[in-house]
Amino acid sequence: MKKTLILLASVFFLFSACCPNNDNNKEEKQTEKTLVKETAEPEILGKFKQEALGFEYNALEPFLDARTMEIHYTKHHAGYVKKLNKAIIGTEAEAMTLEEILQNVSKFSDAIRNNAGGHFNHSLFWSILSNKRETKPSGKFAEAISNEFVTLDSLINTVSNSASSQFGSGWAWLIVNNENKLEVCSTRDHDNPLMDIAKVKGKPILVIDVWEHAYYLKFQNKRSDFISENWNVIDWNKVSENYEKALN
Ligand code: MN3
Repeated sequence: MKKTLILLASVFFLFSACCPNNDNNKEEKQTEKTLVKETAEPEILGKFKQEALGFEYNALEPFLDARTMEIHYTKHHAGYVKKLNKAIIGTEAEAMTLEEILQNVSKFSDAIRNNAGGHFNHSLFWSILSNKRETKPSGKFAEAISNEFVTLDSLINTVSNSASSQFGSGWAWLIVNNENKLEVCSTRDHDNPLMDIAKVKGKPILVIDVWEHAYYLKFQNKRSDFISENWNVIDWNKVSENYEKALN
């Protein structure tokens, strides 16, 4: 009997030694979690989000390459959205739409100006690209082109010249101005024609990104080659829609 008791006690001792108390274990894990939470950089969820691309990264090949599309969308544009969400914290911009921020951009910091512009400009840029081939301007937009530019080629040349001649990083635009006329202009950095500080103001309906990150991997220094290839993937249905929405 004594032997059995000693044996049972030994088994119990061994069992406790090899399996630590469950409660203690839980507590340790909890502390670990709290520590991770406290030391990690706070995540900025933010109000502004990137819209999903309407196509795969390789959908615009051979004109625009998949690698550039992926880096451009997931690193450059995503970075502007993240920095914008951080920059608006504690400012009036927190309660504004993206368009309202742009229209009042002179009141805000350079960080808000650059990143709000970066977010808006890229969102428009992606939205007018497509792998649908042979789309054409239609409806009122087609009429406006023949009234104001005579031919689509002439409009394309005007925008291309504006894009090629923009010094350094920037954007070339087709806008509807306050007189409901089509107008071509360019802006530096991430400025755009919706901003209160813009020299030429209006509602953007088409844009070309001429920052080197938009083309350097495939085209290197040949910005004009990128600009002419980009016309192959413009979705003219979308630009026609943008035109009708932009009319006063
Ligand atoms: Mn870009």
